[in-house]
Amino acid sequence: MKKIVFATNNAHKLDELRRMAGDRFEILSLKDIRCFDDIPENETTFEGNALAKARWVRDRYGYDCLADDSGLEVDALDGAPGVLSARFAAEHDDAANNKLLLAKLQGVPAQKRTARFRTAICLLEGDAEPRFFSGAVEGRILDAPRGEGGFGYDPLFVADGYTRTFAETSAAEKDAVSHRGRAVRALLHYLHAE
Ligand code: ITT
Repeated sequence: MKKIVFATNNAHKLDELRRMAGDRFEILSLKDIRCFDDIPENETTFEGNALAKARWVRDRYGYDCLADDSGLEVDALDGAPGVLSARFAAEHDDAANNKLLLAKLQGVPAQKRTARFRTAICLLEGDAEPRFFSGAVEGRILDAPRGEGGFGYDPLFVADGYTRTFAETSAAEKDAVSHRGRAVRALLHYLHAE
């Protein structure tokens, strides 16, 4: 079976990819290959950071590798937090990040709270050029969190056409419309076609 390392320290991203990939591929985690590095993410685009993470692991550990860089772009904040989504208020503190987002949007009316999640996935296979798969989902930011599922900004985000947040929908519903769902389906389509 084809083995690919997913260069992420985010257990939720790993779960989402594994549940969508099924059993055609073995998705190894960084823990599986005993990589405990603090991988730098200094680029200004999702694609740049996804490439940096995938390259870091491929070059040092030798595996075919993929990485996901993602985030939330809020129109009323000129696209912030964007590539800084994981560390908007505090590094990987979802509650603090959501709280800061709500504070920055205080007083912004519902029709101006438009936003989107974006994902760029980078695949590095053998000596081939990097390949990118991207996905986005448009939606809006609520003025209070709702739901217990998902991760990150999911309790504040309602996708267009929906009334429930990504933290209130089932995993399958989130995958069907989410930025990562779209990017992962494009990735799987490419890998199946190889
Ligand atoms: P790795 O770099 O180790 O993959 P990370 O969580 O640091 O994990 P990113 O740098 O790509 O990943 O930051 C992504 C952040 O964007 C993530 O921590 C969340 O705050 C937010 N985010 C991304 N996808 C999301 C989703 O599906 N639902 C909610 N928030 C999401």
